[in-house]
Amino acid sequence: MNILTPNSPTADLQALDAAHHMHPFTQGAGLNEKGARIITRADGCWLNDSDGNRILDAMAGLWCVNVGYGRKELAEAAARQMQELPYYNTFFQTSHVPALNLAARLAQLAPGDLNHVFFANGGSDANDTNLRMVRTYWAEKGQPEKNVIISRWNAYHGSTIGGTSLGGMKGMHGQGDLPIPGIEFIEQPNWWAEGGDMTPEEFGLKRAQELEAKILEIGQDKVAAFIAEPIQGAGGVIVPPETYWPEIQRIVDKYGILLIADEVICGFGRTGEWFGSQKINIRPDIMTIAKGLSSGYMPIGGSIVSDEVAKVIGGTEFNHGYTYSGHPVACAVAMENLRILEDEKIVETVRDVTGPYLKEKFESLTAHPMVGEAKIVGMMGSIALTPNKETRAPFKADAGTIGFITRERCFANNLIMRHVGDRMIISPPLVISKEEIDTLIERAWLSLNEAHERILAEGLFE
Ligand code: PXG
Repeated sequence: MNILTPNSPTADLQALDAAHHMHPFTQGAGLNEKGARIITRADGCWLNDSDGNRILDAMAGLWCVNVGYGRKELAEAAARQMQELPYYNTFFQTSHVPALNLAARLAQLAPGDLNHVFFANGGSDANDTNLRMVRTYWAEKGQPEKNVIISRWNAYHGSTIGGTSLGGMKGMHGQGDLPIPGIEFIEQPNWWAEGGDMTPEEFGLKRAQELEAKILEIGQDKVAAFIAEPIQGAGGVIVPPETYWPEIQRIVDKYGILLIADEVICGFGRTGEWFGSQKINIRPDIMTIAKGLSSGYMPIGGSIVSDEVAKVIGGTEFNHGYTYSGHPVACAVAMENLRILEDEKIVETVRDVTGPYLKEKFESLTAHPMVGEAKIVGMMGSIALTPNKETRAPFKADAGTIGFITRERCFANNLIMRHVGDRMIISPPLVISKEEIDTLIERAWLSLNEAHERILAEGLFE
């Protein structure tokens, strides 16, 4: 077999990819005809593709490369660990140094009494752990019927059966007969799209109170937990109104429901705090982590759980775990990644310097005729595209048509800025510099202008 290299011709790489490689969340036939963009190398915030383009990655891969690409320390941490102990498991009464160190470090970083870590390979399987853990928790406390988990429409919690079921993506539920029983949904706090005539504050309160109504409808004695992302990521970077989270915290406290904060995107500095929960001031019982934990250099995720949850779960044999739970190489890389985040004051820089700078520039995009609102917290932001800023009307074209056109212009201008429906989203590496932020905004303007021209020409600006 002919093994290709990053220097092989693009057409060869694309042909082999099309022949054998199935892509996530992709219509394979369409992609294979067009050919995938082949990324070959990366450093800092920049990607190289097989055609020699330099692309500004304003998505940090998939919201994960927090310390940027090309950090030799992380490669060295992996190489060291591979030579010392490439693998051992943490089942059957054994442990190893990288896992116990990382768990202790996470307990130190996490807020409140979140002092115990159960490792997974990513966010989806960590949420599967959470699903089984909260149900086991209540069963151990003598309330096995307290097993319903409430989530939100348009939430993303992963792609496994548990993750898909917990998530509120209808297009995902439609494939594979999901969600599994025992998951209920409330609406999301997306004021721009769904707030009607209400002020954001009124709307935030109303959407939070849907949780209370749902608990009363199902019965307090049947609800195990509420799961939510502090700020929805894959759903389009939906920043909830200020009134939303305090009300959610009041409700979960009042009814004794466990709160699972899915920090897979928000964690490890993305919001300008170590965890999104700290940014929005909530006290979760469990946090899901992944992505920024290793800056994407190794697959690793997990659940950080409270003293109380750990105590109850520790009272039984929790029959759950993955071959690679606490993989030593992934743990060693995560540990080094946390060291970099801390020693280089990356979280503080996002909070105090580059975050505020990006916010100012990003919000200036609302001067564009097609941009309704710009919302950004730390290094995760979105803009809403609209034909009418006053009424916040959606475009008449199918949802996502305009977003897709805009994203294509971004790609053509060597900027990775994605679309979710007709919202454009960014989540750059946390190490992005002010100069790179300027480049990001320039390319976003250019792409918006080109998309706008095309949309006008095609009569779609309505
Ligand atoms: N929870 C949240 C909040 C996520 O964003 C997961 C769980 C699942 O993590 P893993 O590691 O199993 O993928 C995620 C992942 C997108 C996109 O298109 C977002 C994610 C994954 C893939 C694509 O925005 N988020």
